Amino acid sequence: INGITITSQINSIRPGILFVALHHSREHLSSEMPMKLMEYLLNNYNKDPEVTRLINTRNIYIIPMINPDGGMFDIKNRSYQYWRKNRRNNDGNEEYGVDLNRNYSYFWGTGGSSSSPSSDIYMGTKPFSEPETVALKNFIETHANIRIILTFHTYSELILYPWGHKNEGVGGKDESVFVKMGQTMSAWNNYTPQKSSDLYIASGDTCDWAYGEHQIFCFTFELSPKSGWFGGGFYPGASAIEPTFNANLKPMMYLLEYSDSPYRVLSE
Ligand code: 0X9
Ligand code: ZN
Repeated sequence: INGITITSQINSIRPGILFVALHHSREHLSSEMPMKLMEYLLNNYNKDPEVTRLINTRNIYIIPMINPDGGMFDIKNRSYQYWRKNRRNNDGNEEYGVDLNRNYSYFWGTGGSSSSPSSDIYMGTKPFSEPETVALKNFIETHANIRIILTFHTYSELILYPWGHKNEGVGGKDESVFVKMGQTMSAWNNYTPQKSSDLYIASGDTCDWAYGEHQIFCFTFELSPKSGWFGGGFYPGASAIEPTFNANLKPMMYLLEYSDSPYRVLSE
């Protein structure tokens, strides 16, 4: 699993933000967002003042493919496999894969996930049973400067925030931050901001764990298209990359800006 840090001074600890994509194999468009963000940031360093300032004051972590085995399997023989999970063999049977977005530990296995290895939402034998989720856990826990995470999925055009395992918001000041940030970003990408559980209850996802365990403000973007019928669903084609990136550049820059202190959004 490859990742990159963008910052002007690699050894100084600065406020951090993590962009991660491709928990789900068939959601290829998700990987393009961190990849193109990387390109944009590097091309504009010492050109655009905002980009330059952020690279000079933040540690920007980018992991475009957290599920590389699944991603490559999904384009095997140059035909789409509609694959969702990772590709580890589920011991003792012919079933492959765990849903990595059901494998995190926070209220793992408490709804919206399955204990059946053949299921597309198989949660695994235990929390963090998979090397991919362990890798992300270790990365996040050894980078305590990370204050915001954006995890990209497709599709439906949504901005999601905790909780996902129960029909409640996180409450207090933190909920106000999630709501304010969600509303602000939706003005740019036109996506619908909501609690993850408003979509459906699912336990063991990235953001419930990141926020529940580490108080990191974690958002899930469900990218374009809005619908599976006419929009292309998981496979909208390469022409979707550019407009989807353009729609999400301002939201990404906004999260970068506030990653030094997310509570600042409440006083602005
Ligand atoms: O089900 C998922 O993992 C995500 N949707 S997707 O179509 N990309 O598979 C949504 C996760 C949102 N989290 C919760 N509802 N808990
Ligand atoms: Zn997904």
